[in-house]
Amino acid sequence: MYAQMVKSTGKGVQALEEMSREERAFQERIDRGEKIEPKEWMPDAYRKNLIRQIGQHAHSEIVGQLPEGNWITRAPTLERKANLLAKVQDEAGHGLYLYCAAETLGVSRDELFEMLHSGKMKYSSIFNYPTLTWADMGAVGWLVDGAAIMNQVPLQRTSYGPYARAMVRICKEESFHQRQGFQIMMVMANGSKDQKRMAQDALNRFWGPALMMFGPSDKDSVHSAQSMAWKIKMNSNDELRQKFVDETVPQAEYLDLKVPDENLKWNEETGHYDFSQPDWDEFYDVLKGNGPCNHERLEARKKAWDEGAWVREAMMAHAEKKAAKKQAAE
Ligand code: FAQ
Repeated sequence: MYAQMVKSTGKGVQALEEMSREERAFQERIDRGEKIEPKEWMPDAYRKNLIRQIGQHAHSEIVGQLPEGNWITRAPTLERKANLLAKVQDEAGHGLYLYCAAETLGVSRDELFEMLHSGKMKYSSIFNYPTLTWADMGAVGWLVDGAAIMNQVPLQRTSYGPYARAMVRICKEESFHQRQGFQIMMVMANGSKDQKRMAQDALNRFWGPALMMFGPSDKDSVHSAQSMAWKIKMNSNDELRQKFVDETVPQAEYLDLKVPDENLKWNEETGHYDFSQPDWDEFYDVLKGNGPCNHERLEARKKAWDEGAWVREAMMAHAEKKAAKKQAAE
C-alpha cells in the first residue's frame, strides 16, 4: 500500500484557494511553528512526503554503515578501531530512531525494508562510493558527516514532532563524528608525504559526491517548494550546499589541502565562495543504480536482512509466548 508513497509528491506548493478548511488550518498551525504529532490530522501528501524523506534518511544511516564498516578490521591503532566501531554503531542507532519516527506515520518497518531492497526507495548517493584508504575515514567524517550536519541541524526545527526530536540526538553524535573525521585528516595532512598525498586524494574523490548530498539544484528539486512550506525541509538544497562550501573551504586551507575545484574563489560582493557545480549527470546515474558500489551496498543489506530472519522470528516467538502467558494469568 505504501509503495505509491515513494513516488514524487509534486513540484509546486498547493495554492491556498485549493486547500480545504482542514488543510488551511493545518498550514496555519505549521506557520505558527506548532509541532504536528502522530495521532493528529495531517494531509495525506504531508504524511507521504514525510515517510519518503524520513525513510530515505533512515536507509542512508544503515547503508552508510557499510563504507566505514569496511575499515573496522584495518584501523591503524586500537584507539582508532574503538572510535570507528562506536561511530558505526551510532549510525545504527540513528537508523533506529528514524525508522521509529517513520513508523509513527503508519508505515511498518517491513514495508520500509521491502522498499529499500526492491529499489523503490532511495538512500543517500554518497554511500555508493568506495572507501579505498584509511584517509577516506577522515574524509567521510569531515565531509560526509559535515554535510549531514549542515542539513540536519535545521531539521531539529522541522514540523513533525518525532522527526524533530530524533534529530536532536542525531545531530549531537554527527557533530562528534565530524570532529573525529577532521582529526584523522589533521594527522594525515601533517604526517609523512605519503599520508598527506592520501589525505589530498580522499578530498579529491569525496568533494564532488559530498556536494551532491544536498540534492539537485533548486531549479531541479521536485519536493523543495512544498516541503519547505510544510517545514519538512527548512532550507533549499542550494542554500545548504553554499553554506557547506563556505564553512569547509577554510577548514581545507587549515589542513593545507587543495579543494579540487579550479573555479573556487571568494566573492567579496556576495560574501560567499563561488564554486563549480558537481557533475549532475554522475549524480543521476548513481541514483539510477549505476554508481561504483550501488549493487554491492544493496546486496549487503539484503544479505543482512536474510541472515537476520532467525533473530526476528525468535523475538516474535518470544513476544507471542510472553503475551500468551500474560493472558493466561489474567
Ligand atoms: N541521494 O526534490 P529533491 C548521513 C532524490 S544521512 C539520493 O530535492 P528532497 C549520515 C530525492 O529523494 C544522509 N537521492 O528531494 C551518515 C528525490 O527523489 P524521490 C541523508 C537524492 O527530498 C554520515 C529527487 O532526488 N540525509 O549521511 C539525493 O526535497 C556518515 C529530487 O530531489 C538525509 O536524508 C541524494 N543525495 O531533498 C551516515 C537528510 N538528493 O524521493 C553514515 C534528510 C536528492 O522523489 C556515515 N533529507 N535525491 O524519488 C533531506 O534533507 C532531503 O531529502 C534531501 C533531498 C536534501 C536529501
